[in-house]
Amino acid sequence: MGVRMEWSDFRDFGLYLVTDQDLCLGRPIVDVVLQAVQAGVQAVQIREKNNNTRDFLALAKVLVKEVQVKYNIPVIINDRVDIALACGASGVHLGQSDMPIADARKLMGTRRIIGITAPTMPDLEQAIKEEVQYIAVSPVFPTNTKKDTAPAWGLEGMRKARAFMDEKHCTIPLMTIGGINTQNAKEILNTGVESIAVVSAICSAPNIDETVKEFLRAFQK
Ligand code: TZP
Ligand code: MG
Repeated sequence: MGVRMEWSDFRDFGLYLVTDQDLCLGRPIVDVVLQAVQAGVQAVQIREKNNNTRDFLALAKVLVKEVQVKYNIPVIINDRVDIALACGASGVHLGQSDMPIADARKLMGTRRIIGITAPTMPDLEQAIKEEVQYIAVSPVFPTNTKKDTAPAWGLEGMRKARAFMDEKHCTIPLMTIGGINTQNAKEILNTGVESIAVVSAICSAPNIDETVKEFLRAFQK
């Protein structure tokens, strides 16, 4: 159940939707995610900070079935290796105070995706030594969606992160998140990061289909 490809080979996160039930304008979260997937988002992270374990797992199981199995779009679980394993998700996203990558990798095996957040340059230097499939250099801009972040990297920080990866000949894809909208997506992608992750600009979009398609246009040269 769930894993239909070698997810560890999966590279193209492109436009990555990160969920927040509270920002969905009262719409059911599964509907919001499905509309975004049908419009073209390339990966979905379930990030539900206010759910208890049972509700988080129940939602994760529904989204694995509806998104991962039906559309072959990876579902990534925020923070929780146990939930990722229990629902058959493609992967897990871990921050600096979550389970260390080496321990998570032992549990997740080699077929699944592990993504890590790098809030600072020293974190990025460490992250490239880990067995991860992407690195979220984050946040790019300050955001109301998450206030307890490290200082924002900004566009110049993104360029520095990209230059560091190139200098190290490291091919792990870079992603970023934080305050990204359809207006600034292109300039962020122009810094050389492979992928952008978005919460409020999609979850709270009055027209999800149009918004996702506008984001996707930013990926075109
Ligand atoms: N990590 C760093 S910023 C952020 C997370 C989960 C939230 C981004 O939310 P938004 O609404 O896309 O700015
Ligand atoms: Mg976390």
